[in-house]
Amino acid sequence: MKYIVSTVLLFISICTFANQPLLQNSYLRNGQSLNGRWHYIVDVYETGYYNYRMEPHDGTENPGSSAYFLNKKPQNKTDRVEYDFDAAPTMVVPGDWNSQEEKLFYYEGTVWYKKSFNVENYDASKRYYLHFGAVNYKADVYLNGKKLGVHVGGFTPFNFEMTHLLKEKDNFLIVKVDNKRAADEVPTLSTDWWNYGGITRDVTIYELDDTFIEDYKIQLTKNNNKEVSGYIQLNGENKGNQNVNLSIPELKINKAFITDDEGYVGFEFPVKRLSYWSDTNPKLYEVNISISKDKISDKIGFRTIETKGKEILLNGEKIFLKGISIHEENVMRGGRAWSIEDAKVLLGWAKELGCNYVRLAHYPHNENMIRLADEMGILVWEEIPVYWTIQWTNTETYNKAETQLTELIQRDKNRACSIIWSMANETPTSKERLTFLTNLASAARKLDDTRLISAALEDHGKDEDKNIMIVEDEFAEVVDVLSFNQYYGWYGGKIDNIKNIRWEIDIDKPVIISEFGAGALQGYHADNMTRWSEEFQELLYEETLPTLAKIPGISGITPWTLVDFRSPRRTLIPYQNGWNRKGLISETGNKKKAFYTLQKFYQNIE
Ligand code: GCB
Repeated sequence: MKYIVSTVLLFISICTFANQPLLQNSYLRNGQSLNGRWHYIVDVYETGYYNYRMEPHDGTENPGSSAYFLNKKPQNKTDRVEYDFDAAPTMVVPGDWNSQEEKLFYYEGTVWYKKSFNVENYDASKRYYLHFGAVNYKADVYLNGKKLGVHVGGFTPFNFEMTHLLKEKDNFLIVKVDNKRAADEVPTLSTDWWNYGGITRDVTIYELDDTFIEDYKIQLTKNNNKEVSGYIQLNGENKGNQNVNLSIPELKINKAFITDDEGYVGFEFPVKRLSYWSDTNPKLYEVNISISKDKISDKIGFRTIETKGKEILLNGEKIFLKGISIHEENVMRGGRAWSIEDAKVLLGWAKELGCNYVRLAHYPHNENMIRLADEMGILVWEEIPVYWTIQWTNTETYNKAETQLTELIQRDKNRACSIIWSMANETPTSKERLTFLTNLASAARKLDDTRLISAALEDHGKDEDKNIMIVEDEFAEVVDVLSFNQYYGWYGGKIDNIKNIRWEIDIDKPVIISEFGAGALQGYHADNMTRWSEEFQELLYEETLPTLAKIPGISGITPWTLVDFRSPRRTLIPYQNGWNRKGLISETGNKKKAFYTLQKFYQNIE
């Protein structure tokens, strides 16, 4: 009997906790922020989650008193409760725990968070959603002692409806965050970046009516710069047969639609006199959608992006992508970047370099980056953390990768700046990996046929002549843009031989060099053949940039990388000291010599 009950409970929980559709453009909806100080308990042995037989408390009918999500308090002096959130310390959300508490700098495991709150202007007739910008890596979310859901994946948004569990006053929200790395996860065990744990992006409550605008896509039709197409999806009991209005006032567009039984309406309509979004004209239009009980406004840019032979065309015109790779870190404050201020610092530096393009490596960055790039006219490569050695034959692992890709596309599909979905970075070629990545690419194309698909592949020297570099990878046939990382002069090959190398590329596609670079400790000066000196890095840029410029079809570069970033792999003292030093800017915000080499190169490009 006990077995049947727990199986049924497990089944119910799997059904209930399936990911709920993501609220489109929550970014511009008014919500109640839950950012601020949250109490936390570090739970190395997961005592608050498993009982002493290692059964999850939330999988049993009567969770024991050590189930942390119950937020128990002793009822009298004889009562035993062995945890107390209110007596526990606090930390700031959003924020990673590693840079807020010295003891947690290297910590990987479970931390429980608790926030008490009242709902502002609570209305029992409304529906309420709880939205997380991201939690790294796994989040078990409980409201008022009941489970709301689980989310896996450290860099994408998710939300749960919480209407059924919410009260006007004295709610307690408890989140178990677990950032343990595991071989079958995405990313997997080994990466070259810091595994910052915690509730790393905003937490917000949204009040919605019984029927509301759940999702929409409004973009130029693929390869047609005179037509807008897309869909609107409503959610709620009365989603069918609803009047929906779509307007773009500046273009004098006013459309009225009626949803089908599923609350869906698809459309396409002509547009005239569009001012196309581009790096030099980041024009965003106000787009309004309304139904009787909901309205939402977005800012959307319209542009086409396509490839023709070896060229990338933005609005039909050839473009060279002057880029830089970026990790999501605010090194000067310390820790994961998340805010609009952080985005201004990072994209401000990219602009100063002369960039019109950034590679947001190696996972989806926060939405502030994308929204700001949209406003600043910076084109964006977005990526999921399918990095190095993923478990290619594990279906669960594939599903996790596809979920992250879906959540990313779902969030950013209306952003003009976003032009490339990258499936992976430096993954070792094999039949199984080809199937995995090809499936991901078709999933991306199904969700969004208006952007380009790529992945950061690798090159290597030809057997007969090591000065000739080639890319041997069947996935190159699948992508729209051939991109690869190349480290000649740093990981292999001599820096003074860079000028003699050339690439043999026999595929008729545009080429992006997704990485190249060298480590340098800012302030360390020596002759230019000395590793870790600013001069060595400068020379590598001086030699590499003109050599890359000769690649047939070269359409962009994103050197590695904008700023030094934390990585546990980088232990060399005194040069690395826990930092990957390939940044053009140090962790103190100081520019290295190579920053100016790249800046000059971009200034001279026409
Ligand atoms: C790479 C990786 C990047 C590393 C970089 C390096 O190819 O894609 O994540 O940080 O090399 O510095 O070795």
